[in-house]
Amino acid sequence: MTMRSTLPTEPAQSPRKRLKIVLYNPQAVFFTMPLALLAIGSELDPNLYEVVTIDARLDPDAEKAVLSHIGDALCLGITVLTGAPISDALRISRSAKRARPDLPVVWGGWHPSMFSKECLLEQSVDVTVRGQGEETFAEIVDRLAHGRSLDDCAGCTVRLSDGTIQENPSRALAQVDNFRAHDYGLIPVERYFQLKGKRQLDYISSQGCNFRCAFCSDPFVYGRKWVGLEPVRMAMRLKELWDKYHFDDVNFQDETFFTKAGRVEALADRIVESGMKITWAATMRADQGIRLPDHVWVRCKQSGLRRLLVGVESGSNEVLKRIKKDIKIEQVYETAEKMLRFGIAGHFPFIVGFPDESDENVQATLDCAKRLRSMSPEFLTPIFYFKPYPGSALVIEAVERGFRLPETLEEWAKFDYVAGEPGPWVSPEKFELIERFKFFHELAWKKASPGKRLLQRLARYRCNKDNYRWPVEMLFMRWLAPAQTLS
Ligand code: B12
Ligand code: SF4
Repeated sequence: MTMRSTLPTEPAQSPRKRLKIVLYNPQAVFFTMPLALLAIGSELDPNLYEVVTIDARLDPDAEKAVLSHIGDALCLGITVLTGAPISDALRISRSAKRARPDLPVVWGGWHPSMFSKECLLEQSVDVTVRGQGEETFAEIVDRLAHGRSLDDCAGCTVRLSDGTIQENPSRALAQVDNFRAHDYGLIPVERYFQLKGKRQLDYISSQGCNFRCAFCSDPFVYGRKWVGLEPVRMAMRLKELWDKYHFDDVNFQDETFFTKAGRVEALADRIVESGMKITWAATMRADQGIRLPDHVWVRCKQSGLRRLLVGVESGSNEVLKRIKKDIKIEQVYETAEKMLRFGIAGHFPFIVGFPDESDENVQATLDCAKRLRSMSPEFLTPIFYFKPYPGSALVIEAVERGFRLPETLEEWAKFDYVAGEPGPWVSPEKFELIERFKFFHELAWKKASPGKRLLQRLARYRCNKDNYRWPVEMLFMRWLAPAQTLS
């Protein structure tokens, strides 16, 4: 006997009237545009559906905004990252369900992709979507609009009428070129510009990643597959958006923007030809950097490339091998040299505190960060503490060795990156050393106001000598301006 889900089976309204779909982005730090909501919202036929997006970062009373819209909505979709956004997603889902118990609530995004069944233990959530969401959400909405059950809708997990949770078969990753262009009219673009303090457009040109880093959730969620927009069409679309929104900068939010050098070259060519006066920033792996021919570097620079984010993770080749980063530290320096040569700024993030990481390997990371930081004032080397984000190979290993992952959504909501918080694999002494290192290197190389020049000279002296003892300057400055926590 086929089980039916608990969702309504009668058409909510006549298919001829546009049905309202409410999409919600929970509280978060920074004002990156809600690209996930744009992606799934734009894929719905605008003749049939009216998409309303609500972003808790913009709306001081987001709950009220959601409640004011759901009365006649077909469903509520929420994008959920692991960590603090879960508690806001829970708050909104529960509130919506209280107001309209029959309203289907759909969660998608990184956390539900990894914990699709567990999320459905929460009674205010009816459906979770795994991985790429455009096709699955469009099908869910279409089925809801026509009163059809979701029991055999691929790509999602549903709670059936008898309370059991059913994981439907996965959906194959679709080419992103098959989807409608993202409709930025669904979000208040100018508000994001205002809040960011710059006319910077966030844009996603690809999904997934071919690599296998053992600390990252991407291989689990996208199965090491990558799909990217065709460059000519993308450049035309960017030009249309530029004509409309007059942005100065594009921040490509792709996991690995430089996956295909030919695609990037063609895009850069078209940006130059289009006459758009923009700069842009993107992600690059160190191995991709050394493979990229010089003429493509030059073209990227001409088209406005201003900054690259190159994940280094560790200064030790031994650790890089263990975390399956599939790069060598020498490749990082080689890519950094190219960036210097072509006048491109860099963010080189590191992670310390992997399980069993030796003191020598932590020191290798600090040495590497120091070397990169001193290569250019435009090179930043943020250091994060390893947090066993779910879905990664290292986490499976840590769990096997007794690390306890959160079990409930409330616990997952507290599992978050907070500035300065070390994982269980960092001793208090190491933590102290790293925090001091971070503070003095930041002070030594960033642009300092005249009042801080003396402190800066002192910091450079400390960094050159690797002497971070008695950090009175740090204590004083932290007392003046306490460090900000994220999320
Ligand atoms: C922008 C961004 C952020 C923004 C989020 C802004 C916002 N909207 O709220 C900020 C800066 C706040 C952020 C913070 C962090 N992030 Co972040 N971030 C990203 C980034 C670069 C882009 C996200 C994006 O817009 N993607 C484009 C859209 C189209 O893709 P998508 O989100 O995957 O959405 C698709 C599907 O997931 C699905 N889907 C998504 N939502 C929904 C909702 C519904 C209803 C449906 C049906 C489907 C669906 O459909 C979409 C289209 O296919 C991603 C990497 C990436 N490229 O995705 C990392 C990423 C999501 N972040 C990650 C991490 C680790 C972090 C941090 C912990 C980093 C740190 N050290 O501080 C923090 C903390 C997060 C937190 N707990 O608050 C991880 C995953 C985390 C996780 N397990 O949840 C990612 C994948 C990067 C990585 N590979 O490690 N991040
Ligand atoms: S860290 Fe970057 S390169 Fe490695 S698997 Fe994740 S997205 Fe891919």
